[in-house]
Amino acid sequence: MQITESILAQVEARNPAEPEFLQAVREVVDSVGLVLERHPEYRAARIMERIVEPERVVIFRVPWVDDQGTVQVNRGFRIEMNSALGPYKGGLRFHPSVNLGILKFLAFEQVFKNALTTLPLGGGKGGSDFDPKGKSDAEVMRFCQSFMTELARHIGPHTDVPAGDIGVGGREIGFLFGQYKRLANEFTGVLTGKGFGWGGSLIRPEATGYGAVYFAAEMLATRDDSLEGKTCLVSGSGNVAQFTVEKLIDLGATAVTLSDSSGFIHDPAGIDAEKLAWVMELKNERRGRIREYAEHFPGVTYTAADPGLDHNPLWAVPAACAFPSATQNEINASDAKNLLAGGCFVVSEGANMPSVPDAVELFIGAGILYGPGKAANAGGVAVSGLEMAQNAGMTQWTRETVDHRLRDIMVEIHLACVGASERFGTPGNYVNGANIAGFLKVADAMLDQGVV
Ligand code: NDP
Ligand code: 2IT
Repeated sequence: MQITESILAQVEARNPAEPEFLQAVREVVDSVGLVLERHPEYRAARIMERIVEPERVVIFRVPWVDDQGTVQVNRGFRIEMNSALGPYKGGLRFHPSVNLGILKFLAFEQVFKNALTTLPLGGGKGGSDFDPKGKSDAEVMRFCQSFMTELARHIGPHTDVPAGDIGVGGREIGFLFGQYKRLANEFTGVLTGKGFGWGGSLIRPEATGYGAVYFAAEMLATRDDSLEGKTCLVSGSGNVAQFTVEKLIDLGATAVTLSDSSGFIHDPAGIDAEKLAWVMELKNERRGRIREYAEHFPGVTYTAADPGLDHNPLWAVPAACAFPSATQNEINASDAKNLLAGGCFVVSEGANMPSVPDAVELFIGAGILYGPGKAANAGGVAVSGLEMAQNAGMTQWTRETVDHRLRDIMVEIHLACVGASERFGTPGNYVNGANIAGFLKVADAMLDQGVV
């Protein structure tokens, strides 16, 4: 297809050092090629050419002083990608690997994901190469205060509303919010993921993990099947992984793995509610490593990560379902083959872009139920949108109300993916479904709003 090839060539030429961004764009452009063929109006308005270009990118210095009195310098970013549907919305990631290309891929994915939520949310992402691991609470606070001192001038409850992502949880959101409030002299919903006592929403911490499980349940329902009794692989052991396991337990499935960047545990007896509570204390309070799980509970094996291996043995554990919930490109083609050989027929992505393109191709080729991140993990940002609605209405809803709305939104997203994939001739392909349904909503808003 000439049009998609020329768009891709342009994006590659302009962003040569951003492999993750190019990977994310390639996938969307591939899907949307089907739409551009049928809709010359999007081509004439050069919607795709505009969607791949951030509306604004802010890069700034973040100086702070560590506990030894040494001056440290990190780099801060905010990508304001697209505001056709609402204020820029998306998380902040604090991780040493953070760079411009990674945040642009995340901001780009966020635009389509947020469009799928049914809520009025634009797309953005930000963060820093700051590594919270091993830092004291006081160091994290000073870093967050310095980061927000610059970011504050670019955000606002109707402009850009950040939230958490890798390395940014309740503690960091608290420090960031405190500094914003001090600078702006305003108590407003400028961040989501706030504590419940000061404007947060119930179920926001749970939302991404619960949503990924609800999405898997919806995919299974299309085959008259359910999660009950299914063995499930979960990677990561942070926010998304923890609440994925919690909801799997709720629905009668058995999660048998968790991981961090040092290795993974396999617990064939299953991670039950008591073990999960122990993991939450380990990771969220003591900030320990998942290896300790195998030292604490009998019958569990720990496998250290081996960078020399061409695959991650976590994905070779036989199971029906996989919930990658750590980071991008954590499932390569060998992992995908191992998953399929182990009987896996459901992949619901809690992480953003965890499967490399060859792995995605293998899943789709095998005809399994493959839910891409921008659909399957949209529950987190959806409940962030509900937090914004509660803040605007000066109110707080019950757990049951928020959880119901989350469920309904995940059902809607699933239906939108199924509908779009069928209308454009690729039934069962949730990648095309998510990309096309998200694109159409943003593209129509952009057409209405003129050349901006
Ligand atoms: P957390 O920081 O709470 O947890 C991240 C987990 O993933 C940790 O166990 C971490 O291990 C592991 N991990 C991170 N980077 C790597 C890496 N390079 N290699 C191996 N393991 C890694 O983050 P979240 O749970 O919030 O985020 C997990 C994923 O979910 C990310 O892809 C994020 O973008 C996505 N997501 C998050 C949402 C949210 O609401 N929080 C919403 C939608 C998507 P270690 O401690 O060793 O670093
Ligand atoms: O990737 C994501 O969707 C998030 N990290 C959550 C974003 C948000 O604004 O809640």
